[in-house]
Amino acid sequence: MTIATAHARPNIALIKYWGKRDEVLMLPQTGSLSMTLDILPTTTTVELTPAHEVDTFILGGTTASQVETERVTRFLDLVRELAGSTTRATVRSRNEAPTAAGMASSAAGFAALAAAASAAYGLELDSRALSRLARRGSGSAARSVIDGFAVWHAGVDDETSFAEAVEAPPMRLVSVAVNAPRKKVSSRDAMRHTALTSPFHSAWVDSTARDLEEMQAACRAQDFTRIGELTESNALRMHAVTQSAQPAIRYLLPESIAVFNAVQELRDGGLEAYATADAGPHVFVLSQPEDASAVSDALASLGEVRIAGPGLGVRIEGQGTS
Ligand code: 2P0
Repeated sequence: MTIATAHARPNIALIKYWGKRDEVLMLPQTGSLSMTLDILPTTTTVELTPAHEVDTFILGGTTASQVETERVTRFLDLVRELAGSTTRATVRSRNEAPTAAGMASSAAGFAALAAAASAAYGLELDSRALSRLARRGSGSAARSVIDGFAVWHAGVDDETSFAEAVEAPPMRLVSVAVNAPRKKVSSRDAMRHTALTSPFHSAWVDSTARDLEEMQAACRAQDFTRIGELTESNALRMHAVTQSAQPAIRYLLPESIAVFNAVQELRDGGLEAYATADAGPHVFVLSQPEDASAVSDALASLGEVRIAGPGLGVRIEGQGTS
C-alpha cells in the first residue's frame, strides 16, 4: 500500500495518566483507564512520496508548523524503521476537536496516524502492536486504538505497555466546553514539570495505581456509583498535583470549577453525575445513559454541552496505491 486513511476518536481517562517513567519509550508511571468517545473524530491520510526529501504535514488544510511537522517525522521514522523503508510521506489530518484545548486531540491524532502510516508502509499490526506504536506518538493515543473502554497497562518495557478493552457498564460523558483561550502548557511539559517539582507526585503515583485496581473491580462489578466516585476523585487529585508543582500549573478555570460545583449539586439533588477534566478547562461529566439528557440540560448554561457515548477505536477507512 502507498496510501491509507484512518479515523480515530478522542478518549477521556477516568483514571488519568500523568507522568512518564521513560520519555523515549513513552512508558507511563501508572496504568490508566478511559472511554473512547463517539464524537470529534480525526481523519488522517498518509501517502508515500518517494520523490520528496522531507515529510509534509498538512493539518486542517494548512501546512503545519515546523515543530508539529518534526513530531510527525519522528513518529514516521519509527514506522519506517519497522517497515525497513526510507520513503518520505505526506500526512493530511483533519481534527474536529479544538486542538490543544484539553479535548484529547493528540490521542485521536496519533492513533489515526499510527494506523494510516502503518497501513501505507505495508505493516500489518494487530491491535496490541498498533496500541504500542500509537503510544510512541502520544501516550494517551495508545487508548484511542481501542473500542469503548480501555485499560492502558503501564508495563515495564515497550512490549508490555499497551491498551486493551475492558468491560464496563453503559455510560455517557457529557462534555461541557467552557469559554476559554488556548492552553499555555502542553501536557507533556506539564507532567514532566509536575514529576520534577511536586512534593506530592509520588503520592499521586501510588494512589493512582490503587485507583486503577479499584476502578477495574468496579467496572467488573458494573458498579456505576463507585466508577463515578473514583473518576471524580482521581481527576481532582491530578489537578491538585499539577497545582502543587513549582511554579504551579492550573488548568481549571473558575468556569470549570462552576461545573464541578453544579455536578455536586446534581448529586445532592439525586441525579448521579461525576465530573472529570484533562489538561485544559473543559469538563466531562459521567452519567448513566438514561440520565445524560437531564445532566446535559442542567449544565447547558455553563458551557457548550454535548453527549458522548462509547465510540469505536481506530479504523482504516481506505487504502490503495496512488
Ligand atoms: C490522560 N492526559 O490520561 C491524561 C489526563 C491529560 C490529562 O494523557 O506526552 O498528550 O503525548 O504522552 O497523552 C494528555 O497527555 O501526553 C493526557 P504525551 P498526552 O488522558
